[in-house]
Amino acid sequence: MINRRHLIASGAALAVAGCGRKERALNSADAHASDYPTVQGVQAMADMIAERSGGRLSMKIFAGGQLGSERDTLELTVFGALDLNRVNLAPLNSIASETVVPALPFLFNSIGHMRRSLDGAPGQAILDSLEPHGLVGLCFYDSGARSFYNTRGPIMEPSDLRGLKIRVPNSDVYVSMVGALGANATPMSFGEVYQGLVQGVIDGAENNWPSYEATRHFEAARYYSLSRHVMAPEALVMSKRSWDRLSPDDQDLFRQAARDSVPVMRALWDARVDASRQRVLDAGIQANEIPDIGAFSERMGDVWDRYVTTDIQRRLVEDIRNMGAEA
Ligand code: GTR
Repeated sequence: MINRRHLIASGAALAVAGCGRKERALNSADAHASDYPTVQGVQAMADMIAERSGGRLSMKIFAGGQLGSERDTLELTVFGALDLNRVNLAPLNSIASETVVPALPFLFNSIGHMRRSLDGAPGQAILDSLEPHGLVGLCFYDSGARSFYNTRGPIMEPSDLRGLKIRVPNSDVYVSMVGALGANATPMSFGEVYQGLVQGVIDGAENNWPSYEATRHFEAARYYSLSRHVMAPEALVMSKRSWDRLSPDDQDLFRQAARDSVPVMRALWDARVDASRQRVLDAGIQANEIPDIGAFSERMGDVWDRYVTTDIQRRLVEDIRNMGAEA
């Protein structure tokens, strides 16, 4: 069993090898199982780090949420007890207000728009905004588009959500967004959702195809309605404390390997989206397009007003919107 003390001990371990060089092993957490594209992306980065440092630096990934919920592991990361963490943007929303921007409902008009924005200046500014909060943002990974799924029936219009208990990640933006659609938002950690659905504590949740499939939520909630309301990415962050213990050269090595792992992750991601969609459709879930998505997006005005409050956020929104028209 891994505990906090174990992490501190191994994270800080500097083993001096026979030749006098310092070896360092860094720990990383992920809520997903080892075959999920986020874990595989970080693994690709770990392989690059090991190779490029000649084995001097290594990374160990604790997958499957074994170190705790994303909110808990982020605390460990800020505190320096965990070196790296792959999380979604939602639990970062309460840490740095810039991270709210890519989580705004209906901000991106396509996956291409989302990738372009996060690969460009807005994405870099959002990663950089984490540093004063004890985290170094290394890269964004894909998370596709989130849609609603539930145990009751297809969602065709906002009124179909009325009164449903919908699980959301621990982020006020998601609570407000789901509330604005008339549902009862229930914040809950990812690892508890399956039981919640099976036991009827919640009626539904919202996520991308791979998460819906990998967690087996589709076995309990058989209606998947393609609202595509949020395209918030995944983020890979390093504890600032761990970062400061690396030499400048090693910091470059980590930044570069994280960057190089993005196309690897994206290729795995695209394949997994197709495979997951096929798997759940083969299992008999009922998926539907939403005829008038405008009926959903037009209810988001208050959510935007409430969470876009600083000039920095407003500029990010504007820059991202301007990138929407590019080919
Ligand atoms: C997934 C994401 C996870 C977790 C989860 C959630 O899309 O990959 O890291 O944040 O959503 O809804 O909690």
